[in-house]
Amino acid sequence: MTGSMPSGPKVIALSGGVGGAKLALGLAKTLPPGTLTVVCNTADDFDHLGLRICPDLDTVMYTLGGLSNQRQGWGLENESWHVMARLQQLGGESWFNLGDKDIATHLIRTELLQHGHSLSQATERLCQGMGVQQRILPMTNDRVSTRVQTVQGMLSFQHYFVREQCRPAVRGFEFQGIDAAHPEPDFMAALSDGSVDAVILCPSNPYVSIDPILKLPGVRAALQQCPAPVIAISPIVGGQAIKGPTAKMMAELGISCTSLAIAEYYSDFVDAYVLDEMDSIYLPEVAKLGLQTITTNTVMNTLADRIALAEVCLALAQQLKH
Ligand code: FO1
Repeated sequence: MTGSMPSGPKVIALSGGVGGAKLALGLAKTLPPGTLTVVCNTADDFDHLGLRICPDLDTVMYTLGGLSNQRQGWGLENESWHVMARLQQLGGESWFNLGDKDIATHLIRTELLQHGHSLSQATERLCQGMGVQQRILPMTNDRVSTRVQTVQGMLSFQHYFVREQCRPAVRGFEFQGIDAAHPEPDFMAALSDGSVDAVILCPSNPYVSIDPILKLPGVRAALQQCPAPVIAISPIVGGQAIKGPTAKMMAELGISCTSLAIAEYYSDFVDAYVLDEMDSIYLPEVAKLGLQTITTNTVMNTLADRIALAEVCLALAQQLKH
């Protein structure tokens, strides 16, 4: 399908971690090397045991490098856990699982940052080391931290997500530092670049993965004015989240858990919306929002599913560009 596109369409994908990385891999397998840029949420990032951990950048890097633990979704395949075992024996913090090989990523990143490199530069260096042929950018080089308002009080994101396993009911989110943060300059430039062929919002969690990107100063407005078609893929299928706690969060926030609710949330800047075949009932209402719509299989269990969804999105982008 991509063969009919001009060689090397330029595509920007906005992604969180595990769910977004699946479509990013489908896009990477479909597009020629060097044409895909994945912009990752960094509001999940935190400092832990003296290391800067960037979970969504890590997940996308490992996935595109063919190194990820596919069963878990995060971390590296064939990992060993000697450092964690020792930490536990010594009474150190062991609720966040850092594999021995994974630790090397965080050590290199932390050192580069301490020596004045930006997170974009550190990510580029790590991608080179992992043989990743696509560009992976943090949404910003500034610090932004998600804080989760829960019924048990305020929690930092990883405490909520990993330590508490998303159990406390959520009441809202705060993205500390967002108002002073600058969107990554190449990301911002791409949004007004007439040669970009598509901006694709991966089916990541809209509230904690995509929202931090959208809430960076100027990003939502730039997406509204973006010359390239902006396409979002619903992360909700048949009232359930494809991956992670999106459905649980929506229920707790009092939002009806449908792909339509997410289309409404994105409708001021998205040109087209991809729904799962199971949700075709919502097509007329999504169309009423002024969005082009298409249904396809959006559940990405296999690599073939990821590539098929990427091809549908790219064909849609090509159609919208003309
Ligand atoms: N997710 C977990 O559910 N448990 C973990 O112990 C865990 C460790 C971890 C280490 C490095 C890394 O880059 C990611 C890690 N993740 C872990 C994934 C991650 O924290 C979440 O999936 C994201 O923050 C949500 O997008």
